[in-house]
Amino acid sequence: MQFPKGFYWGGATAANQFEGAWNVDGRGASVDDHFTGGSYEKPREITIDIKPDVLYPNHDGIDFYHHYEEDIALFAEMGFNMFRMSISWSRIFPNGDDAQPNEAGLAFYDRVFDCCAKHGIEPLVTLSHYEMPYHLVEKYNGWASRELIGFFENYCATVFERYKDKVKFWLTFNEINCGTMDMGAMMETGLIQGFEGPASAIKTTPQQRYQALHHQFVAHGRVVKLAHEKYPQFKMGNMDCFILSYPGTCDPADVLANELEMNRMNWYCSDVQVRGAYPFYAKRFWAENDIELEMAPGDLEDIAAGKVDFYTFSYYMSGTVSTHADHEMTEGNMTFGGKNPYLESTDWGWQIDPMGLRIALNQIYARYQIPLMVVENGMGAYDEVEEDGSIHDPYRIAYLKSHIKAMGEAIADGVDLIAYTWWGPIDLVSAGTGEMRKRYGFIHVDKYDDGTGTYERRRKDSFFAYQKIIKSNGAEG
Ligand code: BGP
Repeated sequence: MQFPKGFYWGGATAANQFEGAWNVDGRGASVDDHFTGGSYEKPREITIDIKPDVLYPNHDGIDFYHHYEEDIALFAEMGFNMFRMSISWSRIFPNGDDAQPNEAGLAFYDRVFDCCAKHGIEPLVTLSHYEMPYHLVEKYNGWASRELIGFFENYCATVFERYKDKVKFWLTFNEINCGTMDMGAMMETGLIQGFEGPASAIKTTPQQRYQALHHQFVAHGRVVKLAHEKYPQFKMGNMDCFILSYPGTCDPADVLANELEMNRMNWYCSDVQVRGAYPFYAKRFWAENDIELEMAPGDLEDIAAGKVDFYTFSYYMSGTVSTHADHEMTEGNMTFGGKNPYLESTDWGWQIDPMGLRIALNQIYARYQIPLMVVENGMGAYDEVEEDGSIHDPYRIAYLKSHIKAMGEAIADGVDLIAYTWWGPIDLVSAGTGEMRKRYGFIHVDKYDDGTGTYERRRKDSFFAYQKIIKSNGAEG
């Protein structure tokens, strides 16, 4: 398959899942620090007091904070020319509403970006990846409060000015559309004030969730406007979790139900962020879900100013939607929708669907006609380290190659796809379960769920497979 010249190949990470150093150099606690580790079987818990040693042995992530030079060198060895990472908001503003930023936090990302530049790697930076300073939860109940808009603007203005010569590509909120679900209410929007207990027990109303999202849209709009006015070299993007779904049968009722689900899950947020306005179907959706958004004068103008320059998304799996009572549902950790008898699943129940990526790319491009980036795609799996230290992961290589082939097809279809960053090029902590043993990396990290491990990095077989693919610009996929 022919990928365009200058195509960006890389990997994607998030601060809270791999940096560690959570209480170092003036960093404040983030939402994520108040989650315990968990597993497929046992959901994560939310605690008001931080209990890192007892319940969350993965609090230190993979200690990227102290290993970044080694890790970025390994990315460069694979041939990366793009590295997606997030800035930890509470490293910069420990409480979120502080008057002054934390210089030590700012200096850390200077070092990381300089290291990327040394290796010819373009950073792609997420401003908020499933976290915010916990103080904003305690005091304001996260994005429930309009006040968050100003705090987020201030944080973004600070990092834009600081890194204006080092970073060109920015994403505002990771998987913003997950805020439409209870799961997102914990990580994405921080609607967990005063809550303690299993994360799966969090319950919010559509009114609360969509109001919080409205505040995020306004914040996004203001930040994109600032970037476009003050830093013309910046390119601003959205980030959505794209869950392609198919009608469970050809019953028109299933086709319609799937259309509505696609609108709710996949299009609602990106329609706002790409087109700068709430979509035509929003009014009926709000009415049917008892949502009455409180808007302030100027909100819709701010949203209109938030049109992104490129569209980005994560893609892991697909699902099915049916109105039939006997339709079988998927079982697993954070799976979506019904089973598809034509697809296999990962050990965590995620239905593997490379052709779905080609379909998704075509659907998205047909709708928006702006450059696209696949900024997360990957396979969580159990890996075994052999006695000689090698790690054979043919399942991951197969997943990688099949999705690259699908992207090549989409490009041949005419889709303007410009980047691919594999999720977790180095093993890191799972966002959904808080565990280490769900590994995505091409690079193995000697770190285990009981808190043991040397943090040593090792190249898996997939490391060399991806290296080859990048070297041939996708031809050897
Ligand atoms: C996405 C998140 C990532 C990442 C990935 C894999 O939804 O943006 O942060 O973690 O999913 O999910 P998990 O870690 O639960 O396997």
